[in-house]
Amino acid sequence: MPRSTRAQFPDAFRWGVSTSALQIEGASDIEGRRPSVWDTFAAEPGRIRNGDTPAVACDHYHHLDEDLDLVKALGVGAYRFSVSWPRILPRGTGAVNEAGLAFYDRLVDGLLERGVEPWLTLYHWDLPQPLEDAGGWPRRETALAFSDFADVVSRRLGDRVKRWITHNEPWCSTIKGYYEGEFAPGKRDLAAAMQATHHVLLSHGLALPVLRSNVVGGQCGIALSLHPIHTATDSEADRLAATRHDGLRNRWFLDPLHGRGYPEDVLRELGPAAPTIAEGDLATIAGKTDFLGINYYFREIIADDPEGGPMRSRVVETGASDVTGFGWEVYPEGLTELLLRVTRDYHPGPIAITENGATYPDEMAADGKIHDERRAIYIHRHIDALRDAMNGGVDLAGYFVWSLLDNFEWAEGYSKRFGLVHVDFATQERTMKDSGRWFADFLRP
Ligand code: IFM
Repeated sequence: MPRSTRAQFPDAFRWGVSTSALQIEGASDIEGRRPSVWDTFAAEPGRIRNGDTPAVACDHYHHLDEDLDLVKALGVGAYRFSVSWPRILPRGTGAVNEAGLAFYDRLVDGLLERGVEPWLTLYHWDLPQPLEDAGGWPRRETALAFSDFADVVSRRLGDRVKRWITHNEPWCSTIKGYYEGEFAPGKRDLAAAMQATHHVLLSHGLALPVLRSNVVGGQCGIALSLHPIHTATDSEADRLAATRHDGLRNRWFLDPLHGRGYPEDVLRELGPAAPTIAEGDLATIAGKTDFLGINYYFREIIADDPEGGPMRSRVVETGASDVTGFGWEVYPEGLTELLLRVTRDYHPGPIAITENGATYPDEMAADGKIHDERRAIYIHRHIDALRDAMNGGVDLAGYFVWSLLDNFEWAEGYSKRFGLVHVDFATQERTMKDSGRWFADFLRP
């Protein structure tokens, strides 16, 4: 059974919950907001399970105070949210939508009034559609547009928001969006995807000095989705495949951010699909950050597969019986392993777990409650893993549960619930789950 307690973590450690704009806000076509790539993608038949769309989601835009009260009720010290680029700059660049900025003013002020520290993510995948129409992330100008977006948002909120995350999970917005086609904009072009990874990382680097100049005392980082990579067998072929797979999954992002450029072995595998890199880009990408965000969900077990995509690798079923509603193996020891590895190989400074959580097929019981004990145990076991990493010398800054609310889970629509708070999407009624109550108890000093 999990054993860790809050008292085992330093006072400065931030406990929080995470959300993202597109997944909760709704209000997709009011007060000046225009479509993002995900609005367009969701409107295409067959893209999202059950034809769901993010148009209403949790209608957080109109339930702001109620949702901030829930954050407060959990007793967390920090709330991580993202800013909707198409709400602020409906065309992606140029004219600023004052109503959009005013919404985030209210959000930030509401958090501060409740004694909760805002952690702001600039980009959680909702690229304004006009920028995609012009070429999207494979086009270099999108990185410049991002830096202008960072400027607009940080000028307005930088007096109150001190934690800034440039991007959430670049692997998903680029590889899943431009190569695997499962995420917006739904393309299947490896070279475009790799160019997109470069421009997303470049945009991170371009935004850093902008944030530094607009935010006095600001702390800036990026949130990566990382995975421990294990080999299916001891064979030489599987071992090499696991190294290649790790190259694209993890090192492709970690290496350039830490001043090493892109991994040579991955560049070799990519061949003509490798991105074009302009002079100075790598130095820009390696700009100094103040913390690294890591989103952790599962490990991957890898076998050699000559037909297995650019890294000639295949993810093998773990055979685990303890899996979440996504079929993801519950593997908390992977979090400890990952944190020790990143610390040993990259010395990134403080690390915050910016996402960790689980979807389960929650049902409301006859007593009107959601008895999701498995989610509470999942979280507690991962906190144990954090404590082990800390005892192993990892510098940890915080832990954020994904997610505050059940929400729009991308290609899975509303079929996957990750919240500590249940949302009835027909009535917008919120109900604290048992896991939320457990987390609040865990955090109570
Ligand atoms: O819901 C997502 C989130 O937007 C990014 N990280 C993973 C979560 C669960 O799939």
